[in-house]
Amino acid sequence: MPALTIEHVGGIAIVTIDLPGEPVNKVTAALRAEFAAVFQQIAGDATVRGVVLATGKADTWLAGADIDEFLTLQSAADARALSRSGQALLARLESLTVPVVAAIHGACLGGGLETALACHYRIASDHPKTVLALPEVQLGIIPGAGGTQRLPRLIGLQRALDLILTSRNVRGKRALQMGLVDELVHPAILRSVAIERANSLAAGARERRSPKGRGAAALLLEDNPIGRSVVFRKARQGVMEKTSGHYPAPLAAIEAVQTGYDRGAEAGYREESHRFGELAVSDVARELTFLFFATTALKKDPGAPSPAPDPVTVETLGVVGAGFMGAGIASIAVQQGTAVRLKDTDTRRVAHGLAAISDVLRERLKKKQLTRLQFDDALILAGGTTDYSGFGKAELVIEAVFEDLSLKHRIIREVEPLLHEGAVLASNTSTLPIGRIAEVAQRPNRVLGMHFFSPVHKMPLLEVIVTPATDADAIVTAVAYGKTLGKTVIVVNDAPGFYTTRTLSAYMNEAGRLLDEGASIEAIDRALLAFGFPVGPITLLDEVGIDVGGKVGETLFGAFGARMSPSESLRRVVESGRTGRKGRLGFYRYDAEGTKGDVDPSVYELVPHGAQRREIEGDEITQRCVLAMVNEAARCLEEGVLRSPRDGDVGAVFGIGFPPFRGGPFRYVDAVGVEQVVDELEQLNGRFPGRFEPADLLVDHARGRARFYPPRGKGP
Ligand code: T1G
Repeated sequence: MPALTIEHVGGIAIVTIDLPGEPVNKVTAALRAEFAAVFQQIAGDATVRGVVLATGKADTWLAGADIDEFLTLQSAADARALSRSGQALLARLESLTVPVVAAIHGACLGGGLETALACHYRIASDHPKTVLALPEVQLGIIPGAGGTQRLPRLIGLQRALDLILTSRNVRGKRALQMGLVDELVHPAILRSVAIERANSLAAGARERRSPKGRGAAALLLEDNPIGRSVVFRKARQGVMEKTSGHYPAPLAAIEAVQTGYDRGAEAGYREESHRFGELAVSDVARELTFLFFATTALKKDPGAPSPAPDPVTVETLGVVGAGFMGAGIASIAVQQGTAVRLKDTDTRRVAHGLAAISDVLRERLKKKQLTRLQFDDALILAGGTTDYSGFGKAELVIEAVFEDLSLKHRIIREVEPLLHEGAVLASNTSTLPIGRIAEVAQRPNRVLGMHFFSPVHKMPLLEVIVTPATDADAIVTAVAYGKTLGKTVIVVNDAPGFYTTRTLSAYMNEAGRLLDEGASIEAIDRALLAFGFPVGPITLLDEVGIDVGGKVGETLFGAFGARMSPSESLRRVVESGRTGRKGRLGFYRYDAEGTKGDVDPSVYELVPHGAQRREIEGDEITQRCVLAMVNEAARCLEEGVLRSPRDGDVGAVFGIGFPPFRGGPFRYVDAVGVEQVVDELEQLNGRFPGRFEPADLLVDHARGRARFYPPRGKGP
């Protein structure tokens, strides 16, 4: 069955894209061939005075190139040819003598947006599902079908660079303001308006698309080579600050855009294809594509074995603890239309929590990520209480109180009798075993962990922790609700520190030991930044709270013994009472606003060797911290805490900052080679007995020359 159908309405050819048997429209090789045939047919049909390009899908117009195809590319030359053929196809579309109107409803992404850019007029529906973006750099590639050339000419250089370098989603209203689309209409009239426009364009009663006026400042900077060189230099600087050079795609995109300006469009198209070719077969692109498919697969994973029961929809959420995490969870819940009851011990604390919710919403309003109406609707849904009133209606209750088992037991005893039988009771603990928390519950089968990461409204991961007693319907309800909150959700089995906190602690502990041995704080953080972590381990300790790190360290030391014993440095700094950024006193200096400064030299008085630091090679620092994390991740998989390497990789990348361009701990082992990883662990274990004992799973893999993933597979 063809993906394209043509219907003729009074001389206007309505071309509808609808890939049979596919949930989304994507540009496959077959669709490219169909497009070429249709363009030829239209060019040869004198009865056709205009064209409307529309979708037959509910939520996608065209989601770009078929990413599966990338996995089949064998060489940069193959990829370059794919890009060139895409450019040629859209050049044919653009050169059609009859006007082509893009009637955009749903996702219009990557090659999909490039297709719309080659049309002569664009109308978008004002539906929330209508999103326009160029997400290529998130896949480690660049737009390869003319986007780097057509977009700047349509909306201006700076706006185009912003869309290409950030992959930012643009919705209807903003797209109209920036000239990305010509009109915005209600979905119900999109087709009829598009036909009318095609007719008036054909009749010459309306101009084909011309770039929208840009402000004087933009013209000043963009319409002369000197101004543009400033724009390009700034863009490169911005990319290097953000990526430290680990992601070549954004820099390549700037190259392609600049070539088009400096040497003309044809040279720009060539540069685009050349760069696309190199990137599409790169390791970075392969790992980022893996993460796309892994997170997409997790969208469909209900979290319980099939046949999984249906989740209960959470209309009312109870949150116990109005502190940073509790208020954070409430702030994202109200934005999804959930009525929230936020409980704390006194009105001052409750008021503080409600104010924190309002701050998050206000920030989003300011950034136009929320409309005024959405802001008001969300704020109304947040209610505070000091007596659990309204909790009886909640389908889900999440406790986010201080990490103390007896306090959590008290909360369970207080709230559980108020809940209806089917309610799910979740803990936001980051370390305490759920089984221990549930031991005082009347219905331990309704208890699980929902481990959010700070700041809740920014961190994409939710780790759901289940015990052998947890009911499947409780699990699927928590997982489905996590997705409603926009989170990528992994489900792990209960154990101290679960997956994320445990692997992160092994990594942080090793950083602490390097401090014990005399390494400087700067050297440790610099080494892991160079490896690709967003912040260094010592900075991260200041961020999450040195006191929290201390508590976690104790719990895991209790559970796993010497291998997880906290470093002397951490122990002493915790005892000193320093808490990090929140207390404006940590390993680094902080000003009154909490802005991080240089290392606080007085902290060295607390750690072994004092201010006498010694040189430890960056490679050794990296090796020890990363292998400590990777080895612990492998232990979590062999012990069954993790359900799959996929969950481990997604959990590490989206939860604890493992560099996305490396794919995750298990992808990293496959890339380096498990034999080498085991060798290095054994050598380190020789130096530090008991700390780097390779996980049995890694030893078995090395012995069997096994990998965690097929060599060039789609991944999970
Ligand atoms: N290629 C291949 N498969 C795709 C796909 C794509 N572009 N988009 C979606 N799918 C699959 C997905 O794997 C899943 O498969 C199913 O469709 C439903 O997706 C030349 C080179 C469109 C917003 O990066 O962002 O164009 O699991 O569960 O939540 O310059 O998918 O059912 O087997 O995510 O409604 C750029 C990626 C490509 C868009 C829909 N395009 N897709 O979200 O459904 S590069 C993208 C999305 C490019 C050009 C370059 C989302 C979506 P399965 P889903 P959803």
